[in-house]
Amino acid sequence: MKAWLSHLSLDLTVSPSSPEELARAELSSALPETVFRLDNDPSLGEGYRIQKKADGSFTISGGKTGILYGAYAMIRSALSGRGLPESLFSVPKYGLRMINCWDNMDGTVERGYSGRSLFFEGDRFQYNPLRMMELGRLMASVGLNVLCINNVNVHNPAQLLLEDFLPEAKRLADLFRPFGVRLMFSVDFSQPMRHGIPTADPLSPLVQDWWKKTAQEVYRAIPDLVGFLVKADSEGRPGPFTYGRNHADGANMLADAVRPFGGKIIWRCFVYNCRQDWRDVQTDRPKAAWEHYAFLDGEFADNVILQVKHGPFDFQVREPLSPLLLGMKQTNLAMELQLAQEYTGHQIDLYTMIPMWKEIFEELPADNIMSVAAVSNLGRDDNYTGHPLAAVNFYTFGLMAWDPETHAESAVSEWIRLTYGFRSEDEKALLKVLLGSRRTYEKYTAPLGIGWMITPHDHYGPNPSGYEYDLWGTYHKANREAVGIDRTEKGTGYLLQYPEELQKKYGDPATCPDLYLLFYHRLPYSFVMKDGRTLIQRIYDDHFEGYEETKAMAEVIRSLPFPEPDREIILSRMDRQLYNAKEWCDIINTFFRRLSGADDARGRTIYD
Ligand code: GCW
Repeated sequence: MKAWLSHLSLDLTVSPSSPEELARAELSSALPETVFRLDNDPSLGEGYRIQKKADGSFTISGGKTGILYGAYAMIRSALSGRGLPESLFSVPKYGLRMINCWDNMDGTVERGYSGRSLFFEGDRFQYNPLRMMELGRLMASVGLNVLCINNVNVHNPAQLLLEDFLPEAKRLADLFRPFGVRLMFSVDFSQPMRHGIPTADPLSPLVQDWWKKTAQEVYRAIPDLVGFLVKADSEGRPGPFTYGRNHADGANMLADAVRPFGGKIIWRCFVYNCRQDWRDVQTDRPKAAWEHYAFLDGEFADNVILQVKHGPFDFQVREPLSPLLLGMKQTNLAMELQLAQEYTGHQIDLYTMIPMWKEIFEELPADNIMSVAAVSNLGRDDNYTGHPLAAVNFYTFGLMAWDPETHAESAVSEWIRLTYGFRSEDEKALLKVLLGSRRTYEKYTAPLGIGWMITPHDHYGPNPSGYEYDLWGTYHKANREAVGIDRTEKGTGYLLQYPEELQKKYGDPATCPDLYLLFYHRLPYSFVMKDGRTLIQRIYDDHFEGYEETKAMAEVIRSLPFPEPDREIILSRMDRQLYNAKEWCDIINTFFRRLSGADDARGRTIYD
C-alpha cells in the first residue's frame, strides 16, 4: 500500500486546497511529459471523460471530484504499464463508497490487525496530518469517497464526538476534503440520555429536539458530513426496541434531524438474538435480519440507507447473499463487506477477497442498492494493513465499488505492478497465489458453508465446537451420523425468505452448489456428492488439499523478490499461516473422524 503510494512523487506537505488542484499536481508530478487540460463539467458528477486530442494532449472532463478520479485513472493506467487511454468514460455505480473504521478513542481498533488507530489515542484525537492526507489519497486513487472514523460500537468518550470533539473533527474533515473524501460518524442511539433527557424514545419530542439541535451544530462545523452511522439494538447496543418502537421509527427520527443539511442516516441491519439458548431449535440466526426489516420495506425516509452485511451471518468465508439485499425493493440499501480479516485469517493468512466479491456482486440485482461499505483493514502500522499483501483488498475494494464489473485478475495484477513492479513471471506467480488464497483458506477451515468452527471471540484458529453451546446462534450440530442445519421449509424455513428460483436451487441437495451444502442442509456423512465422493471424504479431501496448497503457496512466496521490510513481514506471516493451516486441517479432520468413525479412503494421517 505504502509502496503503491510511493510511486506518486507529489509532496503532500504542501496540502492541496481542492480536488482539481490536487489532480493537476498529481498529474504533473506523475506524468510530467504529458499535457492535460482539466475541464470542469458538473453534469458528469463524480464521473469523468478522457479524450486524447490530435496534438497529443489529453482532456479530462468531470465534476469537482470526477476530474480527480479521472486523473488517478490515468496515473494508474500509465504506471501499471497499460499506457494512457485515448478515450474513456466512466461513472461510479455506487454513490457512497465507504470505509467504516471500527476505531475507538482509546486507540484500540475493534477487529483491527494493523496496529492502533490512525485517528485516536488516549481518549482523544491524535493523528499525523501527513498520514491523513496519504489516506485521503489512497482512497481517492481508487475512487472511495466516505470515511467513517469511529466504531459502530460507540464507546465513551466517542459519544462526545458530536460535541466536545467537534473542532478536532472539523480539522480532520478539512484535511480529507481536497481528496473528495467526506467524513461520517457512528453515533449512539441513547446519546440524548447523557444530556439530562430521561429517554431515547424516538417518538419523544425532547429526543427529537435534542437530535435536531445536535445535527445543526455538527453540520455548522462540517457542512459536507455524510451523516450518521447507527448500530442499534444489536449486540447490546441501545435502540428503539427499548421503547417498543421499530427501526423505521428510530431511523426516520434521526433522518429528520439531518435532512435540512442534506445528511443521511446509514442504519445497520445486523440485528439478531445474541443471547440464544443452544437448545432452542426454533430460532435460526440467519433469519433474523429479514424478520426485523422486511415488513418495514417502504417505511424508511428517503435519506435513510439500510446497511446490510453481504451474508445473513457475519462475514464467514462463504455465505449466501443476504435475502434483504434481494427483497427490500422500496428501501435504499447499502451492502457491507469486511476488509478486516476477522474470520478470514487476521491479516496473517493470505486472503484476497476480490474473487469472493465477484460472486457476491454478480448476484446483486437491485437498483435500490445505492452504496457499498467495507469495514476497514487499516491501522497505524507503517504499511497500513499489517500484512503488506492485504493492501490488495483495500485497493480492489475501491475499484469494485466504482465498477463491480472490474475484472478480478486485471485488478490484482494492476495492484502488483504498482506495488512491486515485478518482472512478468514473478507477477504471474504472485497473481496466482493471491487469486487462489480465498479458496485455499476456505478448504482448510470450516467445511462447505458451515462457518463458525473458529476460536470463539478472538476468531483465529480452529475450535470446531467452540461456539456450539454458546449464546450466539451459530451451531453446526455435528453428531455421529450427520452435520449441518436444515434451512429448507422442512427445517428452519430460512430459505423461504428468498425468491422462488433460489428456493428451488438451494432447497434440493442435488442442485445446491457443494460449497453451500452444509449451510442449507443437514446431511449424513455417507451422503453422495455430485462427483461421487461421500460428504465425509470431501471434508477430508478439502482439508488435506487446503494444507498442501498452503505449502505450495509458501514456496512461491519465499521465491519472490519482495523488497524489505515487506519481505520479512510476509515471510514471517506465511510461517504462521502454515502452522494455522496445519492446525485447522488436523483438528477438523480429527473432529469429524472421531464422530463419524470413517477412515480416509486414501489412507492419509488423521489423528485419533
Ligand atoms: O461479528 C461482529 C464482530 C464485532 C462487530 C459486529 C458488528 C463492531 O465480532 O466485533 O462489532 O460484528 O458488525 O457490529
